[in-house]
Amino acid sequence: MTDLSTEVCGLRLRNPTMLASGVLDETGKSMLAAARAGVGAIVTKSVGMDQRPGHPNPTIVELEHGLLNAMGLPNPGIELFSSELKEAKKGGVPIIGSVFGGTEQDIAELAALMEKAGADAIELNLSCPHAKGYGAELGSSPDRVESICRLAKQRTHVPVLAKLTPNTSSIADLARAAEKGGADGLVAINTLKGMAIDPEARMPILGNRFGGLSGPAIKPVGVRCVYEIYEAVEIPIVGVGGIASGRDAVEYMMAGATAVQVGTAVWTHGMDVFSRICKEMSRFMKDNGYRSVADMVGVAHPDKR
Ligand code: RRO
Repeated sequence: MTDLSTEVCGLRLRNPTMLASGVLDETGKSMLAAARAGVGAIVTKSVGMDQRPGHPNPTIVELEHGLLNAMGLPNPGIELFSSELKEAKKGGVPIIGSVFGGTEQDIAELAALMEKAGADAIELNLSCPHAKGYGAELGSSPDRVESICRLAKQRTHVPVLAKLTPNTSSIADLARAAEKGGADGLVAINTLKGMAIDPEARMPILGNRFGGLSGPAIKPVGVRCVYEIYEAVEIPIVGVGGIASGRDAVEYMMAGATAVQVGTAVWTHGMDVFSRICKEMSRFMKDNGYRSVADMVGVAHPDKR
């Protein structure tokens, strides 16, 4: 198989796939299973200062071309999560700790605690579309994105990546703000805000009414966002949204992503999806004369051809 090893924000990866935040990444055991399945790096479930039960049920609706979720940031809190992270580290792949909070100070403190627990990098969740006072409520303002990234960088020594929301008129503005605040990299995209209604019951299906759409339906939005961000900033981009095959991953890389995250496809296809994506990427690279993953990054942009 072609060598797929690559580097993202100083992290050495055996291949450019990552387990996206929110799917099978809340316990040490499930993260170890992802490492054994061949993933390049793991992003943890988003963790806050204190334990949260999340939104009321139902929290997931399966749709024809994707999933709608309103989990509501359920997590055990940073203190309890630290032992899960320590176990996950035994898998030997980089662990990126995802954090959320309601203020610059809380987010920066959580980033520092994640680093202390052993995270190799931090992902700032500035983009959950349906949690009051968190995520996209802060991450839709370029000024706040900049100040959150700046404070998180001051409190940490590992790479900091900002995960951005697509629910905005200009994701490029958010990307520029994160770069200005000192972020080492960007992750695009989080889920698209949506809802589903049960016609017989005449009411929204999700307990929270609104949720985030993920899966194949959002891939064109994710690819467009990565493409726009690539033209706006210099820092590396990790692409996420609807990736389930090697071709999907290549599409994101050609738009400008250095690595890709997979979430919903792990839910629908299981952990084997990582080795399949790698095999398919490898085949594509061989057939099309690419010698390294880096050679594909951004080639869909006119000045890169
Ligand atoms: O937990 C969630 O409901 C959730 C999060 Br933190 C997120 O970032 N994106 C999403 O679709 N759901």
